[in-house]
Amino acid sequence: MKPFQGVDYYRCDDLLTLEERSVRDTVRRWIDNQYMPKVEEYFDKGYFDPDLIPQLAELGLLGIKIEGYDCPGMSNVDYGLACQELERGDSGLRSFVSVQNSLVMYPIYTFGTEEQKARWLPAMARGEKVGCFGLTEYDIGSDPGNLKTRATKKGGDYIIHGSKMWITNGEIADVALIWAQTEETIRGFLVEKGTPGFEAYDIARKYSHRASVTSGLMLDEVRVPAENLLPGTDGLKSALMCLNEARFGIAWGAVGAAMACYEVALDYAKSRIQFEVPIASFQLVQRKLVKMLAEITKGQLLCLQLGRLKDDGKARHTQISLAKMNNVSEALKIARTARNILGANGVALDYHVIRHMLNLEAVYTYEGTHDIHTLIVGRDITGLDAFSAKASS
Ligand code: TGC
Ligand code: FAD
Repeated sequence: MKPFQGVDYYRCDDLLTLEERSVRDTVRRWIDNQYMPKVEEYFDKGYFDPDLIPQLAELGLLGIKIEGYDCPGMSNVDYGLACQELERGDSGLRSFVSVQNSLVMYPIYTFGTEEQKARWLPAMARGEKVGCFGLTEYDIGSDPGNLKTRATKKGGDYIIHGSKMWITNGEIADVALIWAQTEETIRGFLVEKGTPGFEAYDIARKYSHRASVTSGLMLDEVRVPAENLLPGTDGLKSALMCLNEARFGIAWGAVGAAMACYEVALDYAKSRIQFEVPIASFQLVQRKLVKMLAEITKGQLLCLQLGRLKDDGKARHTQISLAKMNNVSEALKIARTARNILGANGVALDYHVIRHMLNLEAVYTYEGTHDIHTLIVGRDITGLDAFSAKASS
């Protein structure tokens, strides 16, 4: 496959610092040289290659924004650009990095004790330890405020009982951040692999995110010492703060997947001959390509301004919701359009767009579905809650 040239119709590169471009280009080269040659096999076999983890660590992509604890301490824009390039490779790879960074290292850093930080963060930055984030349950997805997993205080320990579903990295994780209802409120607990009563199992027959590990977790009266509670967690809000971090990276990642699909579709349209001319010469095909480019450009500008706001400490979580909602939805449309432009070849794994399309179906749903983010922004601009029939009656 030829090296990725980037899609930059509005010279967004001019808005990046030299350091930001260097972060982006380093990840871009690694994706081209190390990841792209293997991604079809990973997706085909439904395999996440653990050998990737030390390479991601070497690139400085684990704990990327954390200051200290052997982490690189880079900016939100750096993180976003890395997510863009990772997802240009595959959404499952970006997911691994999102979960390790935003959903496990960020909460340990933000809500943990000094001992918890010193124990986990350097090892996670080196890729020696992997984490997962357990919020969703079989019966509870969009409404995690009603989660059923319980943590009951017993002397100096907590007994955690329940189950989690659709957990990225679950089976390969050394530590699971489990969100559970205590007598007071929802709190986060670190549950280590091998703790009696704690099991992870593969969610098989999955046709999206095939190059990523997705698991169910069983917690059968799991006893953890009170030191495993993240003491700063206090209610659903703490879990939602982690989601803000991950949703931010997803908004950028979606642009990466869209750029990959656009590049394939443009090249294909210029070389595919039908009715004795390249299909790119048909107005209907050009309209599709131009619409793809316009949405990619809008997504790039949206992400960059959101990143700048976040680096200035001014980003609101509703702005992150709008970016996740818009960019994933547009990327999915772009992937479907690319699939269409490629005709029958569009369903072949060799051309990559079907892989991105299938991945984006999951991204549209996880980290808050498209509709949930619509309602979050709707509530923000109207002041009216449309989440439940009870709220609107
Ligand atoms: P609600 O009353 O709205 O909020 C409870 C408290 O939290 C505050 N809050 C937030 N704080 C920080 N960031 C946010 N994004 C926040 N959203 C709300 C809110 O102000 C309130 O604070 P306080 O002080 O008044 O207590 O809660 P609700 O129960 O009505 O639900 C809100 C809702 C629906 C928006 C929320 O629950 C939601 O976002 N649902 C979607 C669930 C979700 O996104 N799950 C993701 C699971 S993890 C995952 O998918 C990983 S995928 C793998 C990968 O990333 O690659
Ligand atoms: P539901 O909440 O049951 O929603 C079903 C439908 O109803 C959706 O269309 C939704 O938009 C709609 N709906 C729900 N409520 C409303 C409403 N109030 N108004 C209008 N429409 C509504 N979770 C984790 O905790 N950790 C992970 O690491 C993780 N990784 C994942 C990886 C993959 C590949 C996938 C697919 C999921 C992952 N998830 C993870 C779970 C994910 O976050 C949930 O699937 C998501 O939050 C939606 O929950 P649900 O699937 O139960 O859908």
